[in-house]
Amino acid sequence: MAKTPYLDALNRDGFVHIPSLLTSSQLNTLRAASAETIALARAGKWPSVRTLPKQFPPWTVAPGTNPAAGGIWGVQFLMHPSLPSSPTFISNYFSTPIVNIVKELLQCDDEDLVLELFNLLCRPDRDFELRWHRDDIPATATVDEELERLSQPAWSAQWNLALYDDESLIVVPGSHIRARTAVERSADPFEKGLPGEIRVKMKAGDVVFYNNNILHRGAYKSTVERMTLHGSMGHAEGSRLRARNVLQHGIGEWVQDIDLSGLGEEERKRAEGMRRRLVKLGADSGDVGYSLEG
Ligand SMILES: O=C(O)CCC(=O)C(=O)O
Repeated sequence: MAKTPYLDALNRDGFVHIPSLLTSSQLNTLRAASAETIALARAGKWPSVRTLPKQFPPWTVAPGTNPAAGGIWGVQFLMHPSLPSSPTFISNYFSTPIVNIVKELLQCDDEDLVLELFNLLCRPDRDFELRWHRDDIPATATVDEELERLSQPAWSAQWNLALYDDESLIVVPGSHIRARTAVERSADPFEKGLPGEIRVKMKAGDVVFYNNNILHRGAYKSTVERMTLHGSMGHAEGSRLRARNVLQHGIGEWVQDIDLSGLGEEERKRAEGMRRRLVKLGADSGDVGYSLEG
């Protein structure tokens, strides 16, 4: 049997921290692409941003207004064909080191992978915090509902790839396989110091894969640089639940237009298959709604 050290850590803790995934040249290229993208977004020239102080999608703004006027904490749709730096992000998303980790975590082959999300989390214009949450289970869920959802396979791998040192993500290790305790349920949504919580401390170039239903939150400082690539890839067995998590972001409208021509032949073929499977998931799922509100 092949060893699965990353999967073992993910199953045990709900996250796995993998140091130094990027070379310094890749880091420089991705930093430059990210800086250009964030500048475009802050100038109001990119419509898809995470606006302050909203935590969950949709981040919609009135037509004709500057989406970044009230400040941002992220830029959406890094692979969108209209984004000038998208070739750099596409090349990183489909790169073999990332895909190999995903295949170990999902215990699958190229033919099972589904294209999902790729966004950029950035330094907010003012200090900002996310409340404790699980990405796809609302805080109102009962203990039984939580356990039922947490017992299902994840069908996706989600990661944060830090381009600068990043300590913004706070998690409760092990909370991905149990319901919230009475203390967690009654805690303030922004509680500092939940029992067992830890800050995930990443160095530039490190990646953390995490179960997106681990109990987690984010705390961001406007004075600390942040450029963290936030991606996910799915498994084709994923059901309607997964379709909601991905398509609630609106990616279905342009996924066909992602330009895969800059990839090497093997990566391009794999990427085309991943896209085909997302389109099929969308077609089979109909109206998907939103996972969380707020
Ligand atoms: O900023 C982060 O690393 C976490 C973001 C997050 O929790 C979310 O987008 O739901």
